[in-house]
Amino acid sequence: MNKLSISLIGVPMDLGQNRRGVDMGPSAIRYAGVVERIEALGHSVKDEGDIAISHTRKEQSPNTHLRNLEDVIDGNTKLGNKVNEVLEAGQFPLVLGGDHSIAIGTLAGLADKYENLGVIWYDAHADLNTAETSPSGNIHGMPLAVSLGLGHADLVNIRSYAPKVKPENVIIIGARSVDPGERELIKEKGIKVFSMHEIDKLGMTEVMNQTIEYFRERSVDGVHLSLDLDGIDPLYTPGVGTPVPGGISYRESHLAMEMLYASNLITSAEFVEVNPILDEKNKTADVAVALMGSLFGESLV
Ligand code: B3U
Ligand code: MN
Ligand code: MN
Repeated sequence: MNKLSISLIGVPMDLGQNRRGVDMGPSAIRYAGVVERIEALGHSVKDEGDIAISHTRKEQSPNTHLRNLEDVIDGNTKLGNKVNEVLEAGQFPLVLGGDHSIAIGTLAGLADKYENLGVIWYDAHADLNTAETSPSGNIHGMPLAVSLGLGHADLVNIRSYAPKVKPENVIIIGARSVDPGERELIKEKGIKVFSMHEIDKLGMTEVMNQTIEYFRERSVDGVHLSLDLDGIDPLYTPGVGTPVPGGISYRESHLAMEMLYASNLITSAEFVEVNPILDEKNKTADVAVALMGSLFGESLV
C-alpha cells in the first residue's frame, strides 16, 4: 500500500454563504479524530493549521450578486498559495472547510502543477452559477464555474491564471438541486453528471467504474476530490447549510471512497460544508472522517 505524506489545511471560511457556523467545520473535523484516523492507516499527517480568513462581513454587502467578494478572494488567494506550497514540498493536500467557495483556492493551488487535472465534484448542487445566474449571490454556489474560467475576473484569475480546469475533466456526482443557468452550462460545456437518477439506475459501483475509466481515458495527471457533505443524504449528514433530501447514502459513499482508493487516482481532496451549529452531536464531521478513512485505505478485512 502506498503510504502518503498528508498536509491538513483548515479553512474557516463562512463568507461564501449566509449561515453562521461553517467556519467551525475544520475544528469539528479535527475533534472527530481526523489525524488519528489517517495515521492509523500508516500515512503521516502534518496539520498545517488554519488559513487566516478575514471577517469584515458586512450585513448589507454592497454587492449582493457576489456576497463578501473581497474577503472570499483574499482567503482563496492565501489558500491557493498554501496548497501550492504543500504540493511543492511533495505532500498530499487535504483541505477541510469551510464553505465550498474554498474550492476556488484549492484548485488555484493545484492546477498550475497538474496541467490536465481531473475533478470529482461530489455534491447535491452543481456549483456552476455566476453572478448573473445565481439565485442567492452566494459564492459557494459558484466555485466550479469560477474554476472553469466563468465569473468575476478577480475570482477567475486567483494566482494569476485561468482557467484551472477543463469542462471535459469534471465529473459531478450526486446532483439533485441544479438551477436553470447551471443546467444550460452543463449542456453547453458537455460536463459529465451522475445525478441521483443515474446513481439509482446504475448503482454506485457502475457510477464509480465509469468515473475511474473516464479519467483514465483522458490521461489526467491528477484527480482532485471535492466532497461537499450535502452530497450525502441529510439523514446521515444533517449539519450542512443547504440540505437536500434524496441524497447519496452512507454506504454508497463509503463504497465510492473505497473504489477511489483502489483506483490510486486521487492526488488531493477537500471536505466542505460541515456546519457544527446545524449538526447533531458532530454527526456530520464524524461521517467526513469516516469517509476519509475509506478514501485513505481502511478496509473491513
Ligand atoms: N444553487 C444554489 C444553492 C446552493 C449552492 N450550493 C449550495 N447551495 N450549498 C445557489 O445559491 O447557488
Ligand atoms: Mn457545493
Ligand atoms: Mn452542495
